[in-house]
Formats: sequence, structure tokens, C-alpha cells
Amino acid sequence: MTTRITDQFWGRYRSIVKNDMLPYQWDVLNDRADINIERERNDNSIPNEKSHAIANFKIAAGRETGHHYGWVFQDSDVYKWLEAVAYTLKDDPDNKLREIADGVVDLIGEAQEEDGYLGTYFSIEAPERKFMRLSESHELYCAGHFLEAAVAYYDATGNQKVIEIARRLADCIDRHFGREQGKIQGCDGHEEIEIGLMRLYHLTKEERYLNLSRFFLYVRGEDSSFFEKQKQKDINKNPLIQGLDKFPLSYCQIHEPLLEQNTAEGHAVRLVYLCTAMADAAQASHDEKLLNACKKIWRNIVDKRMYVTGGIGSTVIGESFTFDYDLPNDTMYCETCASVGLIFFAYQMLKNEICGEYGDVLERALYNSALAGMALDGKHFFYVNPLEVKPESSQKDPGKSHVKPVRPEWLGCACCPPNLARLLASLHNYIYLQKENMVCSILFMNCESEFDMTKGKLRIRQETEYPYGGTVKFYLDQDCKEELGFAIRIPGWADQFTVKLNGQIVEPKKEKGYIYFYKCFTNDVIEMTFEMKVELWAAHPMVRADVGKAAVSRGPFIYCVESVDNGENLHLLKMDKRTEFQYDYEEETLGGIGVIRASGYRQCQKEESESLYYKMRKDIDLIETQIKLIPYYAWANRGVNEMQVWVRYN
Ligand code: FUB
Ligand code: ZN
Repeated sequence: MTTRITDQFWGRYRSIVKNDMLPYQWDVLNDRADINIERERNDNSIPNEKSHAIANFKIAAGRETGHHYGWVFQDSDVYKWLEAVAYTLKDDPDNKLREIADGVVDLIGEAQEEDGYLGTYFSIEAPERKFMRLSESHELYCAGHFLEAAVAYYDATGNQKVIEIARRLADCIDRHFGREQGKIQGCDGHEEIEIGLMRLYHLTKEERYLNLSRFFLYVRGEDSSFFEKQKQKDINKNPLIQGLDKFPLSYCQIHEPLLEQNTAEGHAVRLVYLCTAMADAAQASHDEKLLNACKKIWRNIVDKRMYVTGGIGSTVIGESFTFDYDLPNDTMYCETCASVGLIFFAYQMLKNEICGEYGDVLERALYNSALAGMALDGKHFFYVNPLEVKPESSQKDPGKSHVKPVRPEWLGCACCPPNLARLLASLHNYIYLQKENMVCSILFMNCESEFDMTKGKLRIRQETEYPYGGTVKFYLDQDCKEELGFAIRIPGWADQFTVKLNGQIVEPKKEKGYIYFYKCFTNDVIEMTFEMKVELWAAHPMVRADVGKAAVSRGPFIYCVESVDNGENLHLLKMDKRTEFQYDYEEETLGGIGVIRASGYRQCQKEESESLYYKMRKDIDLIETQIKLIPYYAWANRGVNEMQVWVRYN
């Protein structure tokens, strides 16, 4: 399958990735960007003087001398950057970028040890501790990111060296881990190797990589004392990451055997990376049990633990899930990487089962929580994506130091910026899914695609007003005589829609959020019109934070209010059933956005309410006001600001 994005909305982001994000991040990784690296929360143990990520490789490679700096997983910033470069090069070849990236591959190759081991922290600082403290070491997490980058880079450029390094690394891991006598029967505290091995398996078709991935999946939680036993054995008692050992076993999903885990527990990024690999491996090895385990966790996330923005992770403590319906808006975590991971998970679930809900969640997380992770300039990033911010609280409430009102230029822990880069650069992979002789559409955007079906080629051109308009046209043409399948997702938010085939209204088969066409496509046009109107959403009554409030959406976007448009104290704004909405697309605002204006009210302060408490009166004093809402992803691009997604409503 090849897809070329020609879309205005996403095209802008893709050129930002190529022209701004990648060069900027390259400068940061090389410590030559004149920027302020912020700690993601008030915690002095967070290294924020520099990135040093490339320097770590140079030291490990013997090109320079010195010490490792940064997190034990600093290497992964380079790998994610390289992966983003790979997708960009595939889409838009560029000799200069290719030369830099080939140089990075050479450097990584030089940093790799004789036996295939790769990990700059342990090569430089603690060779004797390799694979000894897997709860904290992130060795396999980094390895997984390298495997992902290597597969993408090989696919884009055919660079042989990168895949040799990847194989040597995977083989080294294979020699050390497994069920056989003498091998380590445990996993990394942070899932990711499982995904990387799956990707290497898909590329090489070598079963041992699939088996190794499955081993890492199934060994998780088999012996929940594994990490503790490793720690006891490690003669060096210094932690690799301060404070990680205070978290419960569920932090890294080892509290129960994998198949018995029914709810989304622990560190949110880890959980969705785990589920991504589980769903991928389930599909690749026809493992129904594994798929059912994914489905249980999926249901728990989507029904009880996901924010309306597609954010996940309700608390900063352990960057974790908490419990059902616990979705506070102003202390949550909603890490950018967690939304990126949720997108990966949703996509893998779609590979198992064509079901609109997976596409809906993918779309929700992409257009909202993930996209909010970066500023419109591509050079400022949120780690945490709040649904409610009062800048004063972020400054003065130590419990909210992670809730930032403005995106920093870089972060002490820089996992999110390159994760966004690789997601945006690989977006063409999430528009369709091909299953034998069936193509399913997932995302709507202007693009041109060609699919190699087992029966022949299918070409699809998509023409749409999305994300701000609800018309989508698919032009389909095939070069074989046999019938092919084409499925279109009906977005969960679209109550009404019409379908036309070559100008005639039709009612195709609809199942689990998809409509299906089976046909020999010869210059056929399918035209979808989704009614895209302003919608109000309520949360389940058990979501304490949202009772008496509404969230506003239009199409794939969740909206929010900002004080720059509505004045301070957004908590005093109110809408009710008389509220009317007006929608306008504003080309000049925030790079071009759809703005919603709502007739509403602002609670005003009466004299008696100068007192902290006063006798309740039946009526509240409200003055009519116009409320302006903008898409959530575009917030925090106009200085320090209050922001709220959920607005009072009755
Ligand atoms: O531990 C590696 C990465 O750093 C995680 O995925 C993020 O949540 C951050 O903790
Ligand atoms: Zn992150």
C-alpha cells in the first residue's frame, strides 16, 4: 500500500515535521539549540541541562570521551527521531536529510557492542549491570525503539547496515532471554521491545522474532517478584531511576499474568504499548486468548478511563491510570505519548477486527489529545495535556506543577516530541487498512493511494472537506476483473449521513460502524456526507469532575474555551438548553480553525458573594455573554492562558 497525503490540514503538519520539527529536534539532540529545557514537573532529579543524546552515542562509539548524561532511556529520543526521518524520506526523498540519518545509523553501529548489545548508558557507565535491573533499565525499551526505527529506515531507504544492526541486537536479546535454561525469564519494566520485535518479524517474516515478542508478552506478570529478585541480586544498590521502586507492581503491568489483566492499570504509556504488541501478536499468531485480553482492556479504557479528548492517565503519580470514572480535569496526566500509544493500540485492534469504534478512538486521540501535544510552530511541546488549566494553580499548587499552561521548548524527559514527530510523519499508514482483498478507510483526508490486492491493484483518491466539513468522496478504480471490497468508517459522532454511489443514493450493508461495498471498481465515485454539526456531550454520571458540565465538539474536534477569548475565570461561564451555536471557519485564526460561538452566561459576583460563604439564594446572577470556543488542539498558542474543555451546563 502506498498513500500520498495531499491534504491542506495534515499537509501543513507534515511540512512542519520535515522543515521545522526534524531539524529542530536534530539540533536539540546535538545540544546546539539555544533553548530552555524545562523539567516536566517540580522534581530536581529530572536531568534538564542538555539532551546529550547524540553525545552519548559518540562516547559509546569511542569517538569522544566523557560520561553518559540524561535518563537511562535517552537513546530512545534518537531512535524516534530516526524513525520520523524514515517516514519523511519515504514520502519526500531528501539527500541532505538522508546523509544526516545515514550518519546516525553509522554512529549507532559504532556504539553497538561486539555481541550485538546496544545501549549507551550501560556501555559507558555500567557494563556489569547489563540486563540486571530490568525494572528500571529501559534496555529493552530502547532496543524496541531502535528496531522500530530500523525497520522504518530500511523500508524507506534500503540501508542494509541499519537492518544488520537491528538483527544483531534482536539476536543478542534472543540469546539472553527466553524459556530455556540459563536465559532470563523476565521482561523490561517498560514495554516496547514487544512492538519492535513484531515489526522486525513483519519485515523479515522470521518466526523467532514473533516468538520472542510473544515470550516477552506472556512472561509479564508470570512471576511478579521477578524485578524484586533482580534488585536483590544486583550488587550495585544505586537505582537507575530514582523513586521507580515505590510504585505498585501494576505500574509496569506485572501484578497479574497477562491474560488475567482485565483493566487498564499502571503507567499509561506502558499499558498501551503493551496492548499494541498484544493485538499485533494476536493477529499474527491467531491467538484468540491474547485478543480477548486486549478487548477487555480496551473496553475498560474506552468505557471508563479515557478523557473526552482521547487522553489517558488520570494521575501524575506514576503517570498512571487510577480507577473507573476517575477523570479529574485539572490534575490528570494525559501524556502525549499515551495518546500516541492509544492510536497504535486502536490501529492494531482494527487489524484484528473491522469495527468503527477503534477508528473513532484513533481519530479522537489523534485530532485532540495527541495534536495538542505540540504548538502550531512544531517547536514547543506538552508532555501533559490538561482539560482545565488555571495558570496560577500550576505555579502555586505543588500538586499541579506538571500541568503547564504553555508548551515548553523541550523537556527534561523528551519522550513526547519525537513520538509526535514519528506519528505525524507516518500518518499515511493510518488512513486505510488493507485486509487481503478488502480496503477499510479509517481516517478522512485528501490523499491518493494504491493497493496491491491479491487479485490486482486498487487505486483510491480521497477528496474531502474534512476535518472542518463532512463531505468525503472516494474515487476508486481497479485493474483486475474480480470483485474487491471497500469499507468506510461511519464516525461515531455522525448521527446522520448519506451515501451515494456514482451520484445515486444507496444503502450499503452496515456493520459495526462500517459500510461495505463489494464490486469491480471502474471509475466509481462513492460520496459520503456526514452531518457535521456542533454537538454537546455529557459524561457518565460517575465522572465526578464533569457532572453539570458539557463538552462541545464538531466533527472530530473537541473544543475548549480560553481566557484570551472569554476573559478570566472560565469556571464562571455557563451554557444551558437555550444556548445557540454559530460556527465559522476563520482562515486567519491560529493557522485556520473552525470557531464556535455560543450564547451563554457568566455568573457575576454580587456584593454578598464577596464573602467566602453566603446564604444560598434560589437564583444565581447571570449575565448574558457570548462564549467563544476553539478546537482543543489549538489551545495555548497565544501566551499564558486559562483553558477549560468542560463548561458548566444545565
Ligand atoms: O520511561 C520512558 C518514557 O518516559 C515513558 O514512556 C514516559 O511516560 C516517560 O516516563
Ligand atoms: Zn512522552
